[in-house]
Amino acid sequence: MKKRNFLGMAAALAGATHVPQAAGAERTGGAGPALLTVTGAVRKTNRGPIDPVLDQMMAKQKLTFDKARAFDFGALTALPAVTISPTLEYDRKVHRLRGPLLVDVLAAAGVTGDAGKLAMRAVDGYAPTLPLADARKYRFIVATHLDGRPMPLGGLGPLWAVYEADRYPDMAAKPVDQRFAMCPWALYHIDVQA
Ligand SMILES: Nc1nc2c(c(=O)[nH]1)N[C@H]1C(S)=C(S)[C@@H](COP(=O)(O)O)O[C@H]1N2
Ligand SMILES: [Mo]
Repeated sequence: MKKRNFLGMAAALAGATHVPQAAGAERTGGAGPALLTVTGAVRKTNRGPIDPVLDQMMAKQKLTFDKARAFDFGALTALPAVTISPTLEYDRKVHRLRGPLLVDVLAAAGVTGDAGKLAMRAVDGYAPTLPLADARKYRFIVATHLDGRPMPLGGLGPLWAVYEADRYPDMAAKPVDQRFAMCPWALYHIDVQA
């Protein structure tokens, strides 16, 4: 076999190990597993109703929806990212957190404006509610990276709704262990309630 042919074949085989992304396909939850499912008052959807057979964890947590916008990691990291530097309560040190603004994630699901509230839910069942107006006011992000690294499930990730408490006098006035009650780590679902 000529070397050129061998290299061509090797490249073809290497390519075959990847699932090709359909040309022009939107990064909406197609390539990787959905990490965040947004339901409720969403207008741009990419999946149908909760499936009582396959959506086991969501069913167990009593979620119901007839349509949703699901985001995989790539869909979230494709949105414009911002970096914030809050003092975290776990070690009282400043850390860098990066990810898209929560309002931009919602906009990608067709949710605009400031009315209503966000019922957020983490994999451990922690479920704080945040007014949509506060998500904007405090510049919440859906963090995908902590100090430059993706965050493991089992740690604070893979997604953490968080903000830079230090920057807002009303929040900075609280003891550091009382600033993050509205910040679910291991966030996986947001229901947008009108
Ligand atoms: N997923 C998840 N996120 C959470 C919590 C939690 O129990 N689970 N606790 C919240 C509260 S009440 C606070 S004060 C901070 C720190 O709590 P933790 O020590 O449980 O992380 O995280 C918030 N985010
Ligand atoms: Mo708390």
